[in-house]
Amino acid sequence: MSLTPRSWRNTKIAAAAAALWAAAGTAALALPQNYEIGFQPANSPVMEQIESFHLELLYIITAVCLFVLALLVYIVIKFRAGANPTPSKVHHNTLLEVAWTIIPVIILVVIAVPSFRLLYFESAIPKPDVVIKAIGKQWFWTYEYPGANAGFTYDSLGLSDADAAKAGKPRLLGTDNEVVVPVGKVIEIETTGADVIHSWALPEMGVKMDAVPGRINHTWFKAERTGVYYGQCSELCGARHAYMPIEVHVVTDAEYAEWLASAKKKFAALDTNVQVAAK
Ligand SMILES: [Cu+2]
Repeated sequence: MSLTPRSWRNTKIAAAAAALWAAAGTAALALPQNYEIGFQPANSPVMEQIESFHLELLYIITAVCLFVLALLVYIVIKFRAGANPTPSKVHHNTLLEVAWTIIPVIILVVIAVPSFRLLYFESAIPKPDVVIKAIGKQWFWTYEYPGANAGFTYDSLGLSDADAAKAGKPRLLGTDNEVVVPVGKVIEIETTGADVIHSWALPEMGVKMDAVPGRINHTWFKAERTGVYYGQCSELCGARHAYMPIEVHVVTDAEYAEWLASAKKKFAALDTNVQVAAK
């Protein structure tokens, strides 16, 4: 059992998942599929490590369960009433008691080391290429692209079933104004809430960050493949919690520059900053 989160298994799993995904013909549209049992394919360094850690835990818990099951079967058969007319009165075994204390502690330490390594990897944000502020509101997201070469803000609302079908977007996941980010760049997401606590989540990037009123939380991802990625608000925030989806388009640098130029014009009239400040 390797303790390195970025072990060879990472690349192997990611490659297998990507191959399966491509075979399913859904490479460009990344969203949950029927009858899936695993994660959606990883598309960021953080999600790759989450998958790898998840698999390590799966090995450990499988071994623990099989061991306990084997012990139970052994005891049920060996110490059954039929074979033991006079019950044994044995109690206390120092060696056994020390062992069943120490071994679980060792297992927990083996789990804790990669767990903390992953936590630190998630929280140490590399120098970002793009910073986007996601503001959760009842019940939609407002995005701000701050900085000299952006400086605009816009609302992103979930689509009605009819509008989603018309736009060719998945039901309850498509939005009217998507988030656009360049591929292979470090994207820092700052989250906050304008009214209650929301959560900005994007499963394929391994991102799920609470958006809390009165504070800014930071998270990041670096998409390795272009495509359309969907997420949802993941903190129960009221009646229309299920209707504030997240749609992220990962595009090439050239497409991003093009979008940035058009978005600056398109969203110039909107100034939700004022609205946020007033609340
Ligand atoms: Cu919400």
